[in-house]
Amino acid sequence: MALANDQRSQLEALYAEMAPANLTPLWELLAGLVKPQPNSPAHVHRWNYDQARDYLMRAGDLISAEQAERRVLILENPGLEGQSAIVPSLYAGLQLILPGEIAPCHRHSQCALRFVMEGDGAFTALDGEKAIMRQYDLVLTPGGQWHDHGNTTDQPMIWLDGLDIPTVRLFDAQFAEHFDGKAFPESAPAGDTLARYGHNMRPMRGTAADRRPAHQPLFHYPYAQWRPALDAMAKSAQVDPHVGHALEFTNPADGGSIMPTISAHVRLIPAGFETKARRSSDGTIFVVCEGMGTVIIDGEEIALLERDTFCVPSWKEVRFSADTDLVLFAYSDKASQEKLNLYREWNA
Ligand code: 1HN
Repeated sequence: MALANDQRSQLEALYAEMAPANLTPLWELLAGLVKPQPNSPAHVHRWNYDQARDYLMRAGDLISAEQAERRVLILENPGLEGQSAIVPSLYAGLQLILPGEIAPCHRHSQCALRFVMEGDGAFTALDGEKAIMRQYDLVLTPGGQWHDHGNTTDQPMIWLDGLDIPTVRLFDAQFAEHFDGKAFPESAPAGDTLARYGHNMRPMRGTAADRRPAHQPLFHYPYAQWRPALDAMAKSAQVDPHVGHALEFTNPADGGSIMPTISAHVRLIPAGFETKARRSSDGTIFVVCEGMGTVIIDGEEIALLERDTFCVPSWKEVRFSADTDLVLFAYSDKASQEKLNLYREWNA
């Protein structure tokens, strides 16, 4: 709106006068606060695994996991400097545990997922039950549950941490505690919960099953289960033009997202296939598990190599092109957005 010169100068004088009272005029800011569509401050970005791994291993020579509490390199979005965020609502980091190391037990409000990039046989323990981790396994440490990690193998173990840190920070609702002792006492044999809840079944009666929270029992989604499922789907299903063959991880307690604030899925884009353009309002982090190809995000072309991580902020237009069968893991804030009735997609 056009303002007369003297009107403008009188308004500016008024703003200056009210500023010390912490009052500010909405009409100067409204267009920036309520936009016709998402315009994320986050950038599209890709992190090369080998480069990040080199820095992580060098950090491993200088500080122990126990000293660091968690030895992690944060994947910080270049558009969100200083916020420890990969997209505005989510965090990502690469964590290293060397042979013989432990990362001490703690719990916090934030929900976390671990997606294994490298190594075989280290563990995450949740309330004292170990999940033995293998490459491309998904392991959850939901908010409020005690967790520690350890590596009793002879190889380094590296995984991607995905947390809802910025979401929890937005609500100013975080709590955290250190466990009194390094590891939580063992509460069940490794794999106990996976056996009970990881096969489309659940315990018919209580007893030991009551150890896990009823709303969030399962915390291990092994590659050995999800990869064959994706292959079987690719053999029999018509490929979806926008996402390829995609399977979402679910919480068996309610069929919903893996955790209250984070959704996750895997997809297979067959060799030679090009997906049609798609936008979604969730900020998404992808990991390349297998294969080679290209992703074009709002016109920016990124070559995809195994174990690279890249982020797609809200409402960017995405197209994949697979040179070989391309297998991707992804997590996003879709779970939060759906609860708040915010989630939207556009499919060309
Ligand atoms: C955390 O608890 C872990 O348990 C990793 O491995 C990264 C980043 C911020 C806050 C808590 C872990 C984390 C974290």
